[in-house]
Amino acid sequence: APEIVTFGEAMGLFLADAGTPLAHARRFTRTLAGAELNTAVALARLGHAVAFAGRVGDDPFGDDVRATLRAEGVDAGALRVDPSAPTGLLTRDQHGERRLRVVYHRAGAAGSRLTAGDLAALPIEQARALHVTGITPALGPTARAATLAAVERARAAGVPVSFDPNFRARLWSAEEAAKVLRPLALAADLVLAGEEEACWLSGCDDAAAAATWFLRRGARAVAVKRGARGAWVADGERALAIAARPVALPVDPVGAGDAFDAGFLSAWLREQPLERCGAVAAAVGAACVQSAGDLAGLPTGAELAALLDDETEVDR
Ligand code: KDG
Repeated sequence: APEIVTFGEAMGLFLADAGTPLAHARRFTRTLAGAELNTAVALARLGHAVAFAGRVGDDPFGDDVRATLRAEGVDAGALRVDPSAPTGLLTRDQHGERRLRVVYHRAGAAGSRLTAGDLAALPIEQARALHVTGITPALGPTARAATLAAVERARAAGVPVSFDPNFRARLWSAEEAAKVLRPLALAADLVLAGEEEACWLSGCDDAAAAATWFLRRGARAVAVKRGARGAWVADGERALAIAARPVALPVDPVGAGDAFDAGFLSAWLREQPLERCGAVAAAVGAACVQSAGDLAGLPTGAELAALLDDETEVDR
């Protein structure tokens, strides 16, 4: 059985040539995106058995989702084809430093039509963790119900839930989102949130206070992500700042949060100490931003070991 299960909207991504703002881009690379797909692929590269569920259209983009999951070794047995809606798409540009433009073409797409019934084929109860993000419940009423049902199934079976709020203002209002994301965060064993999200959902002023807030309400570990400023991680026993790994030439920051989640969850499931979970997460996130697109830079286990320069894990 897969060790980690997740689900969400996988999309085709048209990525503008490096450094060209979307408004002026004429050439695009076609690849894939979707926060949970990114985390699933990252976990598979780190050597975990992962399953991904969702809906794609009966089109070349949906075919690419399935083929890519297979090539990455992610179990796509619960990926459904919806014959009456297309696979969602997104277009964006990529720059290391300036503000990115993202345009979604996903309203009504197959991924947003996910239902709780679609997830019947996802072996949640047999997994060691369920990873969920706040994007899926923003996609529509059935996707929201599916997300809540999946979390309920995990909790009923005693399977740890890992949660990233991944608030997307383009998909829903902050007011509506808070009503869904706060209860999801409170149901989670692992809360992996951006600093702004963590403070917003907890009502706290800083990362440390926010982490404590989640821990007091049932989380077993919390990571508050601060991008190039590292992260704050805490569990019932310890709390510490994790330094970001310096990246001299950030190419494309998108996907770093999903990569961080994969790194943290991977080390956490391998029962590594908190500090190590944070360091692995930071290294996987930093590797992601050094390549174009969400997926290309995700390291394998061997590449991660080399990154961490951990002699004990590298056979030289
Ligand atoms: O975290 C990366 C995602 O933002 C990207 O892959 C697209 O899923 C996506 C979204 O909804 O923004």
